[in-house]
Parts: sequence; C-alpha cells; structure tokens
Amino acid sequence: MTIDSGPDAPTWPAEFAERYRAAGHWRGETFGSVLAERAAAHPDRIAVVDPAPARRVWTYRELAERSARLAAGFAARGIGKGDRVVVHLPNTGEFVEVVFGLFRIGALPVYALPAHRETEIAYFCSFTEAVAYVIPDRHAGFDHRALASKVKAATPTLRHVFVAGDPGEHTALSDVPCEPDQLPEGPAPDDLAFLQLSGGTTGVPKLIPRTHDDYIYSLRGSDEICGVDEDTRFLVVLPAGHNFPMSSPGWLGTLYAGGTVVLCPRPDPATAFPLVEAERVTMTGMVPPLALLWTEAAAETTADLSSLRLVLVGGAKYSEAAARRLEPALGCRLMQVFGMAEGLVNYTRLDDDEETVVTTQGRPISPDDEIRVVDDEDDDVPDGDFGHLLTRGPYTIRGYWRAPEHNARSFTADGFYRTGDIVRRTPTGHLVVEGRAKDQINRGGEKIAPEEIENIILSHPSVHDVSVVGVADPYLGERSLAYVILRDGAEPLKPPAVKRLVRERGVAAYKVPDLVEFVDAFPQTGIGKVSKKGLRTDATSGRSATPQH
Ligand code: OOB
Repeated sequence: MTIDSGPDAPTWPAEFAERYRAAGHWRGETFGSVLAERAAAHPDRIAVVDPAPARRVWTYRELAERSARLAAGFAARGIGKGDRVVVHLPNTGEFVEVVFGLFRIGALPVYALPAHRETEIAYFCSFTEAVAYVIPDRHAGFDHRALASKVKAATPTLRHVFVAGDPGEHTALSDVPCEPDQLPEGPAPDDLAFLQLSGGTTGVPKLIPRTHDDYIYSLRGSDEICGVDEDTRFLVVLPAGHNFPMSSPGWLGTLYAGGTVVLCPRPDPATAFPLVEAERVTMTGMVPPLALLWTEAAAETTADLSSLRLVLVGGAKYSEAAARRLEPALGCRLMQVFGMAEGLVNYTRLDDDEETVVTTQGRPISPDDEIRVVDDEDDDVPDGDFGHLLTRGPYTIRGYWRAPEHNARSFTADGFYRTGDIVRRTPTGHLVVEGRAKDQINRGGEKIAPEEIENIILSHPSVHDVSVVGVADPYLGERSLAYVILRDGAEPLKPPAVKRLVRERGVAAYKVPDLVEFVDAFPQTGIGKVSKKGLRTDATSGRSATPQH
C-alpha cells in the first residue's frame, strides 16, 4: 500500500492565481525562457564577471550556451524535473551556470550557504532526498570534498557529487556538459524553481518553495523600484544563494534586466572597493554591519567609488544614525530593504525623502501584497500601533516544503504568513521594524534558531539545561549568548568547551555562541516557562560575567 502524503507544499488557491495572472504579475515566464530571450536579444552583452583569481566573463550567449550544456549533462546523468540538488558554491561564475542549468531541466536547486557545514548539509541532503550535491574543491581553507564523501555515504538518494575544480574521488563539474540537442522539456511557469532556506526558529531550517512565476514577479518589481536596467552593474557581496543578494534586486534581478553581475569573492572593503572601481559597479546590497564597515572605510580609501549609485541595506535592523552616514560617505543613494526568503520584500523608494529612507524599512513591492498588523489575538491594531506582521501576496509562499505541522502554526487559516516580526505602519504605508516575536537571533543578518544550538549543548553530559538568546551588540545588532545550567556534581565546564562542542558538531561558524554564561536557574514567565526576555534583560544589565577563556 502506498500512502499519499499529499503535495509537497500548499500553493495559492486558484482564485488568487487567476487574480495574479489577470493583474499581469505572473506572466508565464520561466528562468529558462528569460535567459533564452535575453541571449537572443543581446548575445554579446556581458552577463557575469567573476573577477578572481583571474578575471572571467560570460556574455549572455555564453551563459545560455554553457548552462544548456550543463542541463544536458545533468539530464544525461538521470537528473530531472523536480529532483533536488544541493548547491553549495561560493560567489563564482559556476554558481550562476549551475543554477541556470538546473532551472532549464526543472531540477530544484537547494541553496546552502558557504558557511554551512556537515550538520546542515547532511540535513538538507537527507530531508530533500537530494540526488546531487555541487561543491567547490576547497573554499576559504576548507576542503569540501571530504565533507561530501561523508554526506554521500550517509544519504542513500545522493548519487552525484559535482566539484568545481579538482574533483578528488567525485565528478568534475567540467566533465558534466554535453551537446544540448535532446534537452527535455523545461518546467512550467507555475512549477517550483528552487528551495530557499528559512532563517528558522526551530531545531532545523525550513525549506521555502518558490515558483518561476512568483519569483520572477518579485524580480520585475524590484528592478522597477531600484531602477535596474541594462546599464546596471550589480556587485554580489553577500553569499549568492541568499534571497537578498539573489533577488533584491540582486543578481537574478540584474540578469532579468539585461545588466551585468559582478561576483565579489569576499565582502570586505579591501576586496570590494577595488572591484567597484575596476568594474564600474553601480549598485550593491549588504547587511547593516557590512554597511557600517563600508561607511567607515570609504573615508580612507583611495579607490574610486564614484560609479556607485545605490546601496541597499537590509536583512537586519539598520540604525537611523548609521543610515544617515551612508549617503555622504559613499556618495550614492541608500535604500533600506526589509525582506524575507518566504516572500514579502519592502523597499524605501528612490523618491522618498531622507527622513523616510533613514527611519523606515520601506513599503511592499506589490499593490497586491496584503499587510496586516495584529495583536496577540490576531485582531488588527490601529495604524501606527505595534503589532505582529502578517502578509499574503503574489510572491509570498502559502506553506513550507513538507512541513504540514509547522505550516499550521506559521500561516493563518486564510493563508497569511506569520512573519514573526513586530512592526508599525506609518501613514504612508511604510513599515518600521520594531522587534521580533519569533525565537530567532539576527546576528548581523545571519539568522540563528536558538533551539538548534540548545539541542547541541544539551547533548553534553554535564549540562542540565540551556537557553540561547540574542543580546544587543553595537556592531552586529545582536550576538548570541548561551546560558547554561550544569548538573549537580557534574564536571565543571568552561565557555571555550561549550563553544568547541558546537563547532565540532559541524555547524556554520556564525552559530557558535559568542558568549557563554553559567547560571543556577533561568528567570521564568508567569506560567513557569523559561523567560527569554528575562534572560536578555539580565544580559543587558551585565548581571553575570563568566570569563570567556
Ligand atoms: C532577509 O531574509 P531572511 O529570510 O534571511 O530573513 C528574514 C527576516 C525578517 O523576517 C526579519 O526578521 C529580518 O530578517 N529582517 C529585517 C530586515 N530585513 C530582514 N529586520 C529589520 N530590518 C530589516 N531591514 O533577511 C532578506 C531577504 C530579502 C531582502 C532582504 C533581506
């Protein structure tokens, strides 16, 4: 007997899909059709520049041809429509080629971040039943091939590991391409295009299913708001697999408009500023801590940044004081962006006055983005009051991939996504992010689910209980602090041992607690639950201070 577990994820009800098509939001494009059209319209224009270590460029024709050859090679290896492929590449031209190759055959990239390690990758591969995993040979001092071997041995569905560079025991990506004369039919516009990762509030990240129709609409909307056109030269400084540098307006938005994407290997000013000068970069996007760094470094640099027209800042709250300093320092416009991989993206506008740009996080892309600001009982609060942000619209998912129980909590019965953000709406419809109701730490734009780290620390035999919280940090916005209660009579532990335990479990380095404090008890809420708010208050008031060495 087979059990029908239903569709992988809820999608838009028919009446909504019809409305979004009738409004011209969903136009029946796919990533494959878009690239083919751009390559036909302007084959020799530069699509992608990968500057390091030796500068390589892809014209639109080359990108289309090379991704079609990769698509044919993937298909020849039995990879097809709907198959999941975990893509774990740094900001290189191969990333763009591979992703467009997968799009062409309807296989679904699952975007891992470069910082992810064995625990995350093993989970992505097993949970998505991935058939392939794409890696660099080495990156930032880490050998990805050994990790791939371990994950492959542990994941029965994983048939292929493709390596950009020296493949070791795996398959070289350069051996995959073949003649694309018998390419299978591509996906439909309302098919899934890829799975994004959620920042997460639970022990494991959730997967976000995005369609060609919905994502391409968010690109078109973002391009219009940010003024992206064929003259745009967009620098990708954040990891290319994250939703922000991918679509706000990001490298996919830039390619949609026929512009040029410049891939930056590292985001620091010493790497990025010379590239801005050499490639005449006009636009980029970054998280607040990086914007602070760029703002400070701009005063000292000898690099010519005069080509920059617009810098987008988002992913975490950008302080008003820092926001005021960016435009004069970098000599370009600032736009704040408040988005989420689940969909909704808000931008301040190019014609907003300075006060709006520095004090709000923007307003939605689409007139069909529905915004509700509600109290704890889901009742709407008056405009200007704080409340929980709920949203529904033409590019916001109706549910996570294969997560029915989580979906019941994260979406209302009528399909609004519970963002977990606390906002207020100004009379102009701009949103101001005031805080967060979800149990998540936003470490300078990198999201940490405390539960994931708590579970790791709890596995230590000396640990009775643990609670991980975010505490205010002037540079990162927040950093992570693990409060640990030891078992009676247990071997004493020191902070480095707790950090090592997390690191050695093989998770992304940004998830290792910045601070560890040992306490006898946690503050409790009225009904006896651990009060994370109480812990954050303790941390801010500096009540305890365990030496960290
Ligand atoms: C972006 O996407 P995610 O999925 O990594 O994180 C989304 C969450 C939001 O729910 C919010 O809590 C926070 O990140 N956030 C902000 C923010 N932008 C995102 N909090 C305060 N101020 C902001 N400007 O982070 C993301 C996706 C697309 C574009 C930009 C950011």
